[in-house]
Parts: sequence; C-alpha cells; structure tokens
Amino acid sequence: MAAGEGCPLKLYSYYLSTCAQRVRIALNLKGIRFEYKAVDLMKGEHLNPDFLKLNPVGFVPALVDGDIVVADSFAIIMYLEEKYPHHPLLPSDLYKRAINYQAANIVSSSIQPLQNLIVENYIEEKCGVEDKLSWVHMIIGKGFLALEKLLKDHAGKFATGDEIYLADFIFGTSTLPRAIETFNVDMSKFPLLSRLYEEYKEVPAFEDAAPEKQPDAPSQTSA
Ligand SMILES: N[C@@H](CCC(=O)N[C@@H](CS)C(=O)NCC(=O)O)C(=O)O
Repeated sequence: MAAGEGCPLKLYSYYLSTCAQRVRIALNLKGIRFEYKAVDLMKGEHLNPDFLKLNPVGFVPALVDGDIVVADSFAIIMYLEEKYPHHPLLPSDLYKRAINYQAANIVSSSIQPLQNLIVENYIEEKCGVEDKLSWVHMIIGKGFLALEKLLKDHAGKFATGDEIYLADFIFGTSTLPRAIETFNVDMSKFPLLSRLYEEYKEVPAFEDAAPEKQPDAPSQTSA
C-alpha cells in the first residue's frame, strides 16, 4: 500500500534494511497505509538521540502509532497482527503456526543478527573483506540448510502452504534476495528456497516493499 504523509502509522525504515522490509510487507499485505520515515544507516542516523528515544538499541525498524512506539520487526508485526486482524499473517492451524514461528526465528536469531551491518563492519575492520564474506556465507549456508529441511514437509506454493504467512516474509523478502543478489550464495543445495525466491517475485506486496521502491532509495532521492 502506498506510503502517505500524515498517516497515523509512521514506520522508521531504511530502504536496504531487511528487518524494515519485513514490516513493510506486513503492512502491504494488510493494506495499511503508513508514513515512511527514512533513517539513513550509512550516515549513522540510527544512533542519533532522537531515534534512540524510539529504539534504545539503535536499530531500524521502529513503528509509531500515536502515543505507542514499538521497535523490533517481530514485535511490530505481532502488534499489527493483533491490531488489524484482517488478512492474518499466521495460519489458524497450531502446528503450521509453530512452523512459521520456528522459520521466522531461524532467520531473526540465527542468520540476520550474525550478518548485520554492525557485525559485518566489525569483522571487515578486524579481519578484512575475505573473512567477512566467508563468515556471511557460512552463516547463511547453515541457516538455509535448516530452513530447507524444516519446510520441505510443509511447503505448498509458499513456505507453509498456499498462502503467504510470517515465514514467507521474514526469510523470503529479505534474507533470500540478499543472499542471492548481494552475496552470490550457491543456491543449488537449496531447491525449495530457490523456488520460493521465484514465487515471491510475483507477489505485489513483496514487490512494493522492495528496497528500490522506497522513497529513500538512491534513484528516487537523487531524482
Ligand atoms: N531484531 C531486530 C534487528 C534490527 C536490525 O538488526 N536492524 C538493522 C537493519 S536490518 C540495523 O538497524 N542495523 C544497524 C547496525 O547494524 O548498526 C529486528 O528484527 O527489528
């Protein structure tokens, strides 16, 4: 859904942030309008005192809804799910729901934080680019292997059936494209994830949340 000035919901985001992208997708899937507030991670704006009031740990995304401030993509997604129950982001089946939590947590606990900007920069500074890249490949490979095994008995058109749920947009939208497009991860060992990557390209809610479509993406800011 198009972002709009003056909407009650304000999403603090950075166009390349995979965590912010998850929230953009959740908002798009539910058809909720929001105002896009750009936080430039490259300029260190996430460490400015004003932003730290919204998220003391200094990461995007953060969501402001009137007097309510929620940070961390998972907390924001759950907040949105409970406030706007239409177009559910979780299946009603208890087991499928648990698989969604598990897949989402593999990404948010065992992949993304270990290859976050702060970690990548630290490794590059201490050990150099080669070591940084081999670290990122190792982390992604381990996580993808787990996801491939976990989802093989649950997948349909999408990760846990024929509808898009949490697992799809936690790993599908952000982690998969980054691994393939930025880090050239060899996907031949991950046939299911490779197929899902292709499926997601056809989903408008994903497409609208893509980095290049965001107001702070370079092609748009320089236009
Ligand atoms: N658990 C948090 C992680 C947030 C996070 O790592 N955000 C990244 C962008 S994807 C960030 O702000 N990185 C800034 C940095 O590493 O300094 C969430 O899911 O929102």
